[in-house]
Amino acid sequence: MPRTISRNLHLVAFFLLLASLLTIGLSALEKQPASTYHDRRVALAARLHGGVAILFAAEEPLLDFMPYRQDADFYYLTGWNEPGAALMVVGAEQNATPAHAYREILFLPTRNLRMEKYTGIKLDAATPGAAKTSGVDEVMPMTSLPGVLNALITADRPLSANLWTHPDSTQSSALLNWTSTTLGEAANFTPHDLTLLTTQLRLFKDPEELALLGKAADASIDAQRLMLRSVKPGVTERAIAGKMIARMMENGCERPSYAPIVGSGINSTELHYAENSATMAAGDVVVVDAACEYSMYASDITRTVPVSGHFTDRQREVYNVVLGAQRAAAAAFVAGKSTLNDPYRRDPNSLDTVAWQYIHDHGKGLHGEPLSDYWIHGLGHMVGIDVHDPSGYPAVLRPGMVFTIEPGVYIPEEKLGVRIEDVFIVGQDGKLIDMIASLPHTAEDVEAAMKATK
Ligand SMILES: [Mn+2]
Repeated sequence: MPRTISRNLHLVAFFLLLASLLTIGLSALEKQPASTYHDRRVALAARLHGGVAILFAAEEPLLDFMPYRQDADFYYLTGWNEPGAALMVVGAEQNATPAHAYREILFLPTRNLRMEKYTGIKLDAATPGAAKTSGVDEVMPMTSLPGVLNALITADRPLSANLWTHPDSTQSSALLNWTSTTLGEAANFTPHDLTLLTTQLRLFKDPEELALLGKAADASIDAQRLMLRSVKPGVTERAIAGKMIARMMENGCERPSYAPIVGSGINSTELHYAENSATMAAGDVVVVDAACEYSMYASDITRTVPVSGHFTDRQREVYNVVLGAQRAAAAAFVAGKSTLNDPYRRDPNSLDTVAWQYIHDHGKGLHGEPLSDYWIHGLGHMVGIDVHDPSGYPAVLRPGMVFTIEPGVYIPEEKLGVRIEDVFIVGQDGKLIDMIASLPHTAEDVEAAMKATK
């Protein structure tokens, strides 16, 4: 076989191997169609009024064995799951001189062949088919970013007052400092907060996002069911957390959406207890706040269960008040009118106020004080790519939104904490859908599930 042909075959084989490796890497998460991410960038551009948005992907962790998670806005707009990239979206502007059209550019870092031996093959702007693989109109090397921005502003000076970035991004600050210095107009470069725009988009989940959130919910429910069968006196909190994480991963989730909270006894009264170091004792309750994320979409579930399998009368009384508050909030829900949180609990449309009033009216502490004295957090939060998805509170709840209702009562002197948390979708018909409906809610159903063998 002639040498040149042989070499071409090697090249073909190399690109086939590269393509298959990239496909494996990119398909590890269930992505939405490329057109969906493109539509989101177009929707963002429509809110820029001719401006320019620049955002950066999460950096590779300093230590290569540390877990990597993409920046939530970046993932929402690109589905891109590799570190070190930047995205530029340019809004169309007819009134600029010269007028400029919509543009979207993905800037990719140059491949580091030595690091790839540690962290796997990445794609860069020189990779054949990079634009098609990424689904972004233009792909350029990261080194082009300052020059592209500089050229845009040079052609249309007012753009410097219409730049949108993540306000806490050190990369954005460095880029804008450099650009403003080279253009000699440092004073005009005060970027707008990009999250004000991405939050408006991310609040409303499309059907495919709801499906991913559903997979995260179902995997989490299964892990919670395993917990119900595994809690017993003498078992450690950590062992429960470990079993749940294993089950989440068996169910296809990439990780828990937050460090699992398994707090028994006095630990049940500590809201974000994650040490999980105690051994569970008969007579105590255990608060288990644990859920996972599926293809970057999170769930968030809490159940409170009796370690010995049976609530005491007092535990049951407090449990029923908390469950009643969750149900009261769900029953009061009206799409387009209800809001989620109200720190002052004065807004009659706030579900938080409804739940707080229920707890206030239905239970007492040991000294006759209302149980509402022992509820010290808000009623809930949005759920999406982030377990605490951004919303700009107080958000009016509308179709397509996904949020938690999680009232809680924490009484340290009784070593008694109760929290019950479900994730809800506001359906297109305005009705509330409980994504966690199949997991036991009542004290009696929790007790029965603890006796189940499988
Ligand atoms: Mn939560």
